[in-house]
Amino acid sequence: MSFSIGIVGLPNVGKSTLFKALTKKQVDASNYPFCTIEPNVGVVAVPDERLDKLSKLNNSEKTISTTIEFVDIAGLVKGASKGEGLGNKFLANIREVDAILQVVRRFNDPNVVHVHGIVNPKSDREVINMELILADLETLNKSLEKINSQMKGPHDKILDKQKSIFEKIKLNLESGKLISEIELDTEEKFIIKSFNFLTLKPMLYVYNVDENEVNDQPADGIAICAKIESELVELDSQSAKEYMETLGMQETGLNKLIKESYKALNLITFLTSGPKESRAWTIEKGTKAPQAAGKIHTDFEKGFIRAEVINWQDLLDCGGEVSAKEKGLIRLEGKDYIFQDGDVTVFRFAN
Ligand SMILES: Nc1nc2c(ncn2[C@@H]2O[C@H](COP(=O)(O)OP(=O)(O)OP(=O)(O)O)[C@@H](O)[C@H]2O)c(=O)[nH]1
Ligand SMILES: [Mg+2]
Repeated sequence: MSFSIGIVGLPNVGKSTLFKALTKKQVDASNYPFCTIEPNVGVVAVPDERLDKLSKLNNSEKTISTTIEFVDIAGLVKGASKGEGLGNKFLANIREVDAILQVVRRFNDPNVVHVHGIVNPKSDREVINMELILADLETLNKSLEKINSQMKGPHDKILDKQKSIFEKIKLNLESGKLISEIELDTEEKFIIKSFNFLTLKPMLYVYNVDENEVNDQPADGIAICAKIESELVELDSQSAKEYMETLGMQETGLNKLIKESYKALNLITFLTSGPKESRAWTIEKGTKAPQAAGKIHTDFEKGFIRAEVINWQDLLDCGGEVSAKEKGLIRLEGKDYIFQDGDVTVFRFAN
């Protein structure tokens, strides 16, 4: 299963344009607000040069990238949490994703209408965040009501704990904070996990900028020109390269976006490679060996014995598994081993 990222923002800021470029899917990205209503879903291969190199090394028949799912969601407006502009439905779409990519308009183009009549990234971001906060407050208030009524009778101690956490979160939300910005301990995080709060999801700001600002490095996100990205994907690789050179771009905005999404989501990649196939797998940072094995097959997790692990660069430098083994570079790791980004592995398991 892929991790999913929801593309969220005001109407007409370039969400679908970005989604189209990312997924190479034909969706409507027309110049009017609320062009998108039903969410568009697309799966994107995560580009990874390590995978390509391993595949070449082992002469693999197949090369399989790991993927991220992107969901292009309808534009949110002020009042969405109260149902404005079909708001509640859109918020429900956001609830289903693992992380949020918030597109904020910075490009100036008199031909593209801005729903507030003026380009103002800071206030646009606040409008969106406020709607997410209000949606969370609604969820929270409903749960608090329930807790309060349950507390009238004999009840479990966990309820007192829940109440105090919810009240703490409520105060913070009311002061305009996102839940992800509140300091919470492990127990608190555990208790609120199942509520699927919108502002607890990792969020990455993507500023949709003018052509001449495409190499900008905003402190709190990344800059992309969706218009350029949509042009780049139409070109063959040589022309794309030349076009990027004229703009001074080191890499495509889409690559940058996928990499940063990965970081924001706290994800890493491990790899498997042999003559049959080379493949990249996505796991969360901190995943232990048996659970990483479980990504490949549940049997691998159940019967996990050990993993043979080597860093991808070491394997490449050795020129292959045989020589890496001779040099003693392939480690045997047990069930407590925490997988690292770029590990290449073979799992040993019992049936
Ligand atoms: N100048 C310029 N125009 C852009 C850029 N990105 C998108 N647009 C234009 O903005 C308009 C809206 O783009 P969409 O991608 O449909 O916007 P959206 O955010 O999906 O809009 P909704 O689905 O209505 O919420 C289209 O006419 C795009 O061509 C950009 O980087 N520069
Ligand atoms: Mg759209």
